[in-house]
Amino acid sequence: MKNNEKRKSGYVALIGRTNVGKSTFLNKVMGTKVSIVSDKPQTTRKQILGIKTSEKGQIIFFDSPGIHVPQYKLNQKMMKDVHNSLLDADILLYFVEVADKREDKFIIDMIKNSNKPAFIIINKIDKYKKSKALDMINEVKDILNWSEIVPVSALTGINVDLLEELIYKHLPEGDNFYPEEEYTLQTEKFFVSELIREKILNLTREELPYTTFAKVHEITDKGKIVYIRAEIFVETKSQKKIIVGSKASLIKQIGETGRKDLEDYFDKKVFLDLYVKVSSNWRNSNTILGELD
Ligand SMILES: Nc1nc2c(ncn2[C@@H]2O[C@H](COP(=O)(O)OP(=O)(O)OP(=O)(O)O)[C@@H](O)[C@H]2O)c(=O)[nH]1
Ligand SMILES: [Mg+2]
Repeated sequence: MKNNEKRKSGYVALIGRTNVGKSTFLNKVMGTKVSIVSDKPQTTRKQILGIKTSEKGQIIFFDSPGIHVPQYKLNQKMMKDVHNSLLDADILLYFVEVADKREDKFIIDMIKNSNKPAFIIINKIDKYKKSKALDMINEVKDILNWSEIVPVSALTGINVDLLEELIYKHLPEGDNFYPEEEYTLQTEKFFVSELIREKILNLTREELPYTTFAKVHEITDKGKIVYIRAEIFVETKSQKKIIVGSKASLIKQIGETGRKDLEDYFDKKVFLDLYVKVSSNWRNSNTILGELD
């Protein structure tokens, strides 16, 4: 930073449809996993913060659930989080995928009404020919008075540094909001439950990704090993049967893959004790949804 440049800081909301790569972007820009990712829609269920401090200042990213029509209390809560991100942000990053030309009138109106600087981020350029990305730029450039139009690949990192620079260009001057060693505000229990849910999302299909919920009850550092006890909630007995799998094969796989990630995270051996529980209609249960606060 040049001596005469003032520090900048502020909040940046990542918004857009489900599956466009918002969480992938957050992890890439942070350089570490903060938010889980999957190829299933509606992966992110609540606002997740990524706080990035550099010599230029501090950016607080809000990852948020993908925008969709809510059918359960869970989904209403998810949409409320999107709204809150929008209200609190200094800059909005609206993510779209190259070649996805569906109209997002609802989101566009929300962005317009916010009167905040908004960038349109055209993601997944690694997957498409350059001409397709250029077509997309032409397609979107007049929808709104965008502050910036940035084609990126959240997966491979193309233009991610450039996007960070452009964010700094538009951020207000100011000091850090959080201590610089802070990078996310989620509790360890919540992050661990998300890692377990990510494995479930990756290993299941159809309704299972939507109807599962993981809750961590205990994380105890026992010296050489970290002991973790968690429950996986499903909505019906038949879903429980699927999650457990024949001869408990699926739950073992969830446990195995989850344990590997957790051992990387804790940098220690982990014993992951998983239980499956049926809780009918949890997506409308205020008690369980309270876990997402
Ligand atoms: N090829 C390619 N795939 C990507 C890119 N970014 C994300 N993906 C993939 O797209 C899928 C969805 O990514 P997420 O980051 O979970 O998407 P999201 O927008 O956070 O989704 P929700 O949380 O459901 O709203 C995953 O399979 C990612 O690997 C990209 O730049 N290129
Ligand atoms: Mg996400």
